[in-house]
Amino acid sequence: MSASRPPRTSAILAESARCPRPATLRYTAIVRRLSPSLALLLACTGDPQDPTPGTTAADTTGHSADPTTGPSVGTTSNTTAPPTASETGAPESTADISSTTSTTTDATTGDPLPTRTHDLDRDGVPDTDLSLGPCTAEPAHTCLLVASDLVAAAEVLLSPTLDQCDATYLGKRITQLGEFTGDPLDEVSAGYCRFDGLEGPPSLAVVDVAAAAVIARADAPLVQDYAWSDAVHDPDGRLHPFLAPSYGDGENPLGNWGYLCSFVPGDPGSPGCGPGFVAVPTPTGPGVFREAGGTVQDLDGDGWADINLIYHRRIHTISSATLGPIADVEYDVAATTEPNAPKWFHSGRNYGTHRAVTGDDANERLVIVGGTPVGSFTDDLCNVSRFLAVLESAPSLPATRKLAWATYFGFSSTIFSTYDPQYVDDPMSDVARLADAVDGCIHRFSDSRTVMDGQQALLVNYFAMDAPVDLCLDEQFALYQPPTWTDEKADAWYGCFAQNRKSPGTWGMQVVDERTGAPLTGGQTIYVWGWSSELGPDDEILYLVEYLPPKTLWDLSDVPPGTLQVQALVAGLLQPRGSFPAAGRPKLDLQEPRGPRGAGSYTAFAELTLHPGDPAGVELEDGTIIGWDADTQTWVVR
Ligand SMILES: [Ca+2]
Ligand SMILES: [Ca+2]
Ligand SMILES: [Ca+2]
Repeated sequence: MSASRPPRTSAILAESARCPRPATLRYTAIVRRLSPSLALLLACTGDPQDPTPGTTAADTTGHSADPTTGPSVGTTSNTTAPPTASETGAPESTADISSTTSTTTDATTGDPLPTRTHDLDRDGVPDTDLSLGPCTAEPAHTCLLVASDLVAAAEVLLSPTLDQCDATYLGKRITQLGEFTGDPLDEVSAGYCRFDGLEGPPSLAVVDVAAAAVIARADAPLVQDYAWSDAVHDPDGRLHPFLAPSYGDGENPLGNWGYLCSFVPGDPGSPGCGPGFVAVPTPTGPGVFREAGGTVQDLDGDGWADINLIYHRRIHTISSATLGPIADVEYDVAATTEPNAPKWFHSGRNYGTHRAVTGDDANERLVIVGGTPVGSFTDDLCNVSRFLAVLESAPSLPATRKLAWATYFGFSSTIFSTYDPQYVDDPMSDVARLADAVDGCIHRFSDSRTVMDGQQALLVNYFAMDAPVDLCLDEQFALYQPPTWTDEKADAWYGCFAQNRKSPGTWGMQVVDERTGAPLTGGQTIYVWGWSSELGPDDEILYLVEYLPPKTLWDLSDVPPGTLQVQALVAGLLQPRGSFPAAGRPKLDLQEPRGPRGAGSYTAFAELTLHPGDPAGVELEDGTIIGWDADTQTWVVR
């Protein structure tokens, strides 16, 4: 077992070549052309490595176009896209078609009816279904649709427009908040877009369902397409929703947003937001580039969850209590591993998962994993920038936040020094840092966190590439020569670079100390699909491990799915706990970022698909459910 990747030594030259930016709005064209499965994020307009955001995501009839699912949507069935908030109106509203009566069984079949999805009076009995949709009398208007055992209202008008977004509205569309109006029933938030026939900017309303009234509303400016919404808890446990700038703010050619709107009950509201929502400035200006989402985390220990906004290079944190900044930390995740590489060659991309957590030592941490979900074998860009990083601050002391550690794994494409036309016939002469292609690609399960020998740790899969198929230097360099970034040039570049999915090498896994980043253990020729403490006869964390040949292609297209081995990590070693009775890889449950589990890109947290049982069973891609059988002390098909 080898523990860590050796530091890279290749390609170190010259000045930073970050974010060459020949033309504004260019990425929009790229975005609209790319297939949803490639859609992810474009960091700097013009970087060929930057996956790009989709533009058709957040309408109420949306489907796989939502780039939230982009990096994970593959041709394999284990990467089935999760339902997005935009697909369902709200994830909890999928059962709302069933019934508006109070009977508990279906009149025809006698089957139990699906239960309601919301418990607005908090008595433990779900009582209300909520969803977004066209109003009954005015189908061109958007309503919160209500089916409730407690309230008479059938719908609440949200907007005299269709709910159709121009881009991605990241966040849960309907959230039960808590009680704000002095009656027995909770209020809810509803996120939607206001499509006027040309633009569809995002909005966020707070609705008193009992009174069938909108009591607060934040409207993003007309030119804003991307938004992130979540909610923070106050010391009483109630949730306060906010509407924040998202992807691209800071370099928005149509004008930057530059503030978020935070729900403050009873406040008249800020002019730039709306009644009940207070504007809080967010970073803008030269060098600022907003990524997709963020996390919530009580960084200053006052009982209010605070808002971590993710940018290139930095995390900006706003106190939900004071509505002012309490931390702003810039960090370079490659500086330690590649001290001689061009500074900021990776542009400070924070794409990947962000997990806010309080450590065993009470320090507040933000665990960032620059990688793609396990099973993402069609996304050869692999998050563009691959790294592990942890920010840390002392309890209740946000000003002490700093980069605790970072380990850099790789960057997809080549960084050139000058992009000068004189090198068009010999781009290699202008290379500042050569592409890693799929070398150092990280595949992550869930938030990558686990516990080994009582120690909080991170576990990731990574690929050690023997050689690329083609680094496509000519095609990449051509993108920057006038006319820059034509469709033809982009097609040539992406088409060429995708060949690297067939690069040979070795998959392996690595475990590091969450607190220090120190390597704890690792293994070659294995791929860890996931882990859980719910699968075995006791609460031991069990890992589902696929053993691979010594050499494979990056995308494993040359390896039929194997039989998963069940193993534990004890004293740094994988210990056998049996094997599954059937070959096959797990069916992954791709969950959207939310709360303390956030993301810089439009990606998902890959979880196992568990089925109730004692202990729980786990579903494979083909639908087979495998579980532990106490009688035979083996893993069986259920
Ligand atoms: Ca109830
Ligand atoms: Ca109420
Ligand atoms: Ca706080």
